[in-house]
Amino acid sequence: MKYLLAFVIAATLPVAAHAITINLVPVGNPGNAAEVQPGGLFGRVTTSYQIGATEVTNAQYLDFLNAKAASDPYGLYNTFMGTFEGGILRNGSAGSYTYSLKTAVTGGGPLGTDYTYGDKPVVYVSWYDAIRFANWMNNGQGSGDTETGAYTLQGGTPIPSNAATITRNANATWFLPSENEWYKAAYYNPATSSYFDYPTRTDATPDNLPPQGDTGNSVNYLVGSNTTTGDSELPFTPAGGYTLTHSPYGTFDQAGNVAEWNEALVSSSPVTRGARGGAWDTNATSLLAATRGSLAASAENSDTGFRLARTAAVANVPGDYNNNGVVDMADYVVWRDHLGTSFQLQNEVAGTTPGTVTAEDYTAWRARFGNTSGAGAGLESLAVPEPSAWILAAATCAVMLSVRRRFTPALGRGC
Ligand SMILES: [Ca+2]
Ligand SMILES: [Ca+2]
Ligand SMILES: [Ca+2]
Ligand SMILES: [Ca+2]
Repeated sequence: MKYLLAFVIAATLPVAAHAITINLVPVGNPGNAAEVQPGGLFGRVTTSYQIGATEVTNAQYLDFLNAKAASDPYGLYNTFMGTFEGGILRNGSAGSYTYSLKTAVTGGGPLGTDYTYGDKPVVYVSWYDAIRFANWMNNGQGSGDTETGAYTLQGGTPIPSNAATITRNANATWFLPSENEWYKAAYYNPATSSYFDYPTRTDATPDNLPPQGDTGNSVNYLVGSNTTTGDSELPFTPAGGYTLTHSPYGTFDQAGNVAEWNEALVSSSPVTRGARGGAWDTNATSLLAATRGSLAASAENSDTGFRLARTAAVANVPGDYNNNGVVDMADYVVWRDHLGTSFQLQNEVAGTTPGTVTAEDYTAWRARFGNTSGAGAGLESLAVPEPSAWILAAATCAVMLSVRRRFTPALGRGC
């Protein structure tokens, strides 16, 4: 019976769109010493993690909009994205909005190259847009929720009612980097256990040549009154476009192009959040490790975007659908959000209809609740979980049943 119900649900829900990929680089050396700066101590991180090699692009944010902003109650889209420096158009009417990239400008880029939009950093995004994107990634993309996951946003409004108290949740997998995580990835040199002044492996001021002239210390920023592209309406360079210029850990464009949001709560009233690294329209001082930037968390402007970070890579644990190294409640949320769709669960258990999310995946998850290693894969090993796991699962199921958003036949039976 439950398989029939799952089939009916599968036939009526939209099929999940293809998933985006965010390239990550590992940042190790946990427990490094902080650097003393006028604004405080920065750069010490006690755990290993991963961080986006580049800023989040228009193409990546476009998928987010098409997945989550058909009616856009949270203001994920800003109409400026369709004009000026922005790269994303909105089509249709509320309730059925779709989004597309702006058409490339032939010859509009540096040295007569075409200026394309998909590879440019997304702009006109607030701090809230950035953490909602992180939640969506955290929850497996597709129909994944924007208001829970790595961060909990309350109130159902573009600016959440808990704006001044939002912090990263303990089981987050994808998230906005903390200021220290961002700073370490940009400036820390593990070879010498010290910090560079610029995110380009040097203390020497970068030039602002376009990527075609990359000297290994080239950044898209403002020198005097000269921008890198020479066109304030086509001002961005491709995310990761400076292939010779990067931080010791291999990140691109932490200096310039767009300034990047971080988690830091710099002021509670009004709520301001951290943004670092400078942009196409700011000078060399803005690129420095010593420069601590911040702006209103609700600000959406033409020179601020973001990159994401992630927990350190973990061994694949069957049933760990959010890939954080443990089979936990967060995996249930991923399962619930994609039930009945064609979606490739991470760490899907063998023998559970690969590439499709069904009641089988729930059963497999429940049987592995609490696991933290790859041992025990395979349906033949479905066993009664440890008593403590049962108790925890039962208690959590009671909570989940009271808040679940969708009829989930397997949950009704399993809990
Ligand atoms: Ca917004
Ligand atoms: Ca940047
Ligand atoms: Ca998990
Ligand atoms: Ca499956």
